[in-house]
Formats: sequence, structure tokens, C-alpha cells
Amino acid sequence: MNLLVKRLATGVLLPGMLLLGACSNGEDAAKSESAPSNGIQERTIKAGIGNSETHPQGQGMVKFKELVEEKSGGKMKVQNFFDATLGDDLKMTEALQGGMQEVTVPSTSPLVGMVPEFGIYDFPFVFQNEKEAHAVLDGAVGDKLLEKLPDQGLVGLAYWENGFRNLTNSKHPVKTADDFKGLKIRTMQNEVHLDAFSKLGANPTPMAFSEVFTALETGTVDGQENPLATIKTQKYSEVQDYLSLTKHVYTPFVFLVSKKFWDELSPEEQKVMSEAAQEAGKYQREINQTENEKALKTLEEEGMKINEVTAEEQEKMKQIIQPVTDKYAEKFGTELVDEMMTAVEEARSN
Ligand code: TK8
Repeated sequence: MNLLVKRLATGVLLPGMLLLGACSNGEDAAKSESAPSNGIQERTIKAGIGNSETHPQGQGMVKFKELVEEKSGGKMKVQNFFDATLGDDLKMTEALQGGMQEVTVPSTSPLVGMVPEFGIYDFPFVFQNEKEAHAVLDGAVGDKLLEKLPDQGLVGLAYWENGFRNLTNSKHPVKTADDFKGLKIRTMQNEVHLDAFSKLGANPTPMAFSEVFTALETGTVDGQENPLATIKTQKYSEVQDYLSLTKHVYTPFVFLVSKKFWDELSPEEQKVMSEAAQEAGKYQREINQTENEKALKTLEEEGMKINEVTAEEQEKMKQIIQPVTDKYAEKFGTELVDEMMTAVEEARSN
């Protein structure tokens, strides 16, 4: 609020404001097209995500809203919708394509129908830590995949972090590769995940995120996998006894803007969006680390039986899944996969 007043007091944004106040809608549109510089208009940005406001993804969106409003002198407003109230990742992304919604930050995994190459991030056990994942996402490989989005009616401004996924279930602790056998597991709508869990002998069912709690509660599935902050904020401990720290795959979030909307924006407005998405992303990645650590404690207090998975067992799981990874490397492009692995090795040796 204070910031807004300060910005207005500088008078920098005044011409645009007068222009808006003085014109009818039609004239407005005509002026905005010819407005050469400082073209920041009154805008409302409808943004939706699958997680709750208290989740790091939600906190990132709160930060994005603050930053957009601050950087635009209060002219661009963000309306945040949490908990998949605008629909699931896939549905919201489709709404962006159709120009019905401006922003969403989905996991990359359910977007493989639009950009198949996003599937390389779904290869299990590629990254050992967040630093390695960030090196790939923020480097040439990450950029290459973002560049595929405009053809799909989408603009990707940054990668945020969903994070390393861990398995919960209602049957037994999963400590070895064998323990996956026979478990009915909800997966994201993604073929790599589906095939990988099948290969481990589990019985995977792809499902939209908002349906997971009920599916666990009713026993439609025995388990699911997600980062710790999600397991906590979705209250899965109410319907799951076991949490196994499998860390089997890292999932990025991708910050998306509707291309229809993006193309209407002036360069100044695009800059506001782009900077806010990136700055909020940095913040989001930071709090994701601390929130995941806190979540582990909370889940323990809530009575979940938690077990580690040894590096040796992870390696066994990786070997079992390898044929799946090889098959999809062919499909998405071995060159691209090699580039990713080289970036991982570089990050690992640094
Ligand atoms: C939130 C999803 C979710 C993801 C999933 O919209 O579906 O399990 O991990 O957190 O992107």
C-alpha cells in the first residue's frame, strides 16, 4: 500500500493514468496500441495453481502478486486462485491456450502432450540434489524447452520448484525395489511415470491432482507420490500410514502465461511479468527447501511411519527402470538427453 502511494507520488505513472481516466473504452484500446513507451495499463491477471496458499507454490504466487502490483505501480492486478479451483494443471494450461486465463504454474509432467520433451525431466534418479536440477532448468536445456511453448499458445517465464517426490501408501514401508510390487499408486498424467512404476511392479493409475485425496481415502489407490510440502498441505497423513523417502524423481514447476494475453502486453508490461515471475521463483525455491524440512517433522508428529531408502536400493530401482528411460530417451531425442546429463555431471563436479 505504502509502496503504491510512493510510486504514484513520483508521478512517473501519471500520464498513463490520465489517459485511462480520460478515454472511453474504444479510444483506450486505440491509444494503447499507439502508446510508444511506459505503456502500463490497468490489467487484471487471473492466476491459478493446484496447491494451497500455504504451500511453497502458493507462497510464490502471493509473492508474484506483490511484485507485479509493486512494479506496475498498482495498475496490474493479480487475482490468485488456489487449490485447483480453476481446474487442474492440464485444464488451466488449456485455459491459457484459449485465452480464458492468464497465468498458471503447473508441474511440467502433465504437459507432455503439448511439449513431449518435457518428459526428460521425468526420468527417475537423474538429479541427486536441487542444485543439479537448477543447473539443467536454468541452463541451455531448460531454455530450449521453454522455447517450444509459444507454438502451443504458451509463454514460459521461469522454472519454479515442485521438488523431489516421495512415496506414501497405506500398506507397508517401501524400502526396496521389491516393495513397490502390487501397490496401486496414483501417478501424474505422464507416460514416463506410468511406465516407470509399472516396471517396478506397481499398479499405477494416472489421475488429476485434486482427485488424489479422495482416491486415497476410498482406497481406489493405495498410495501416491509427491514432495513433502505437498504431502503435508494436502493432509495425506490422514489417509496414509507410510512415508518412504524414495526421492525417485524431481518435478519442476513451469511459470506459464497465456500467449494470447502476452501478445497484448507492451514491452514494459512484459518486463513486469517476467521479472516478477523470476524473482518470485527465486523466493519460491528458497522457501521450498525450508518448508520441505519442516514438513518432514510435522508428518512425523502426525504419526506417519517414515523410512529412508538407501543409495544402494535407489540404484537398484534405477537399474530396473533403465529400459523405460532408454526407450523415452529415443523418443524425446538422445542428443537432448545427453545434453541434460552433461549439465548434471558438470553441476555435480562443481
Ligand atoms: C499441483 C500439481 C501437483 C503435482 C501432482 O497442481 O499432480 O502430483 O505434484 O503438486 O502440479
